[in-house]
Amino acid sequence: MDCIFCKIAQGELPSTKVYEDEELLAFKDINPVAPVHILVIPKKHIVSLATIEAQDADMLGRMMLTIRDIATEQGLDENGYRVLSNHGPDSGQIVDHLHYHILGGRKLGPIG
Ligand code: DGP
Repeated sequence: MDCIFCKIAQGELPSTKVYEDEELLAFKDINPVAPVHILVIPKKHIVSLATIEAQDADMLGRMMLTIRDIATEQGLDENGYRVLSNHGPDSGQIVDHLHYHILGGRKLGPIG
């Protein structure tokens, strides 16, 4: 499958890893828009939130806990942070592999 995030997850392309376990990978965004800009992905190929399935629920729940833990480890919990996931062209999704952005380290502007 020609998916850039699958290739990163499989180690075929490099990334600056922040966290990894059997199911999940977190790495620094190549084009950061904040001092902390980390992407968290499932290693399993899922296109976006629009295509998650009930069988993914446990993994997705662990993903949320992992996002929380990464934000805390990055020192973001006191001042705050933003977590977002894009789906489809109106959102600006450019990589069709489910990912959450963790953004922080500066005052973020309004959403939208
Ligand atoms: P989006 O699909 O718009 O939610 O954002 C995709 C993000 O992925 C974007 O902020 C840039 C980042 N990105 C794209 N290609 C790579 C890559 O090869 N390596 C890394 N680290 N980040 C990438």
